[in-house]
Amino acid sequence: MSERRALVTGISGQDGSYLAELLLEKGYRVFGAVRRSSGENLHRIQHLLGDIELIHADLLDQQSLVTMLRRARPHEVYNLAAQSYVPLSWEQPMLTAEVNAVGVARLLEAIRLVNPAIRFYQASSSEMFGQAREVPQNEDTPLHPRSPYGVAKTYGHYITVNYRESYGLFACSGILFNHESPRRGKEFVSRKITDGVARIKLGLARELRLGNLAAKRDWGYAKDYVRAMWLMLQQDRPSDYVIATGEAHSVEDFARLAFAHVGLQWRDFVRVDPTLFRPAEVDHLIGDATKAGRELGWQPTVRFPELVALMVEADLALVAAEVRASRGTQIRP
Ligand code: NAP
Ligand code: G4F
Repeated sequence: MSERRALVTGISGQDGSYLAELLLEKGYRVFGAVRRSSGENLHRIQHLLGDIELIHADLLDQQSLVTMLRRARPHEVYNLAAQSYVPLSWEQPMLTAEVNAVGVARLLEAIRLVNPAIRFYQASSSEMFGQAREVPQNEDTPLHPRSPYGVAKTYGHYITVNYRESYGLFACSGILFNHESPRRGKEFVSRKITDGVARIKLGLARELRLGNLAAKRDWGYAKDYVRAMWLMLQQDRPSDYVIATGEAHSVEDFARLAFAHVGLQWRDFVRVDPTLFRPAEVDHLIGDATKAGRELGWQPTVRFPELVALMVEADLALVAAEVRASRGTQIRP
């Protein structure tokens, strides 16, 4: 069979790293777009560097996207790059729009000009449902985003649909609900909690400051979710899919389970910090992935308690290794 080539933007992020692993397992030649940084930022894909090919490109720079496509000549493009942290989108709404909204149009336009046969995946978000009009949310639920991030992602979603309808591109939008892993950034609440639990358990911290404990999310496992991205691009026809577990839990539930996993009571350590509340909150997200189950054969394999446990275990191991490394440093002459 002839070589299959895939290009992943955002390959240095949580999802990019798992998707790159999946594509390599499936025999793809994998290209990753990275933006230039003054420091090393490839820790999540360090183990893959001999197997993937990195190209410098930025969603803010149209020409870099055209050059990237000409070099990689991909059959499939997965656009995972984004300013993905919701609170920052109130501090930098213009940057968030440039990357998460206009950046998608730049990439679609580059695909249309370089090779319109490329299959395209857009990383859309349940944050677009925002103040959700129905429970659970599916592909037909009206959108009411509540953050500059959600608004920008809504543009990214509709420009993807529009390029499919206008130019016949094979363009899919995956409306993914929150998905987590040991590779999640520590600013997101799941990893902030599991890292905090590990530090408290190992005596490195005494408390964990959190914002809104009542917010509910439909949390799944990132490895399951990147499989759904790949499945979308293997279908006969492009479409949009909600990817979710169909279960919602509160931030408080997450903290309770994570502390309980190491034999501690969350109430003894969690402090609510009002400065961490958002100008507008998304109170309750829960997804209905029936269409993905029916058309893609996709199902989540990891449920909430297992997800919390695997993240706590991973952070305990990481923090313990940090402690050992710092003791080693101290006794060196
Ligand atoms: P992440 O870990 O924050 O990764 C984001 C990636 O985007 C990083 O590789 C980052 O590069 C890159 N990036 C940021 N700005 C860029 C730019 N201007 N040009 C090129 N690359 C840029 O995010 P994630 O959790 O893997 O999420 C992947 C995608 O899915 C994002 O689009 C996110 O918005 C969306 N999404 C995520 C979830 C979730 O629960 N994880 C749910 C729904 C949708 P650096 O390493 O250089 O910063
Ligand atoms: O973990 P979060 O920051 O994720 P959020 O805002 O739901 O966004 C994530 O999921 C989206 C999909 O719906 C993605 F599109 C997006 O890129 C990102 O991956 O916050 C989850 C909830 C919020 O309601 C927040 O108010 O947790 C609440 N929370 C409570 N205390 C906190 C904290 N969030 C953070 N980050 N830090 C806290 O201390």
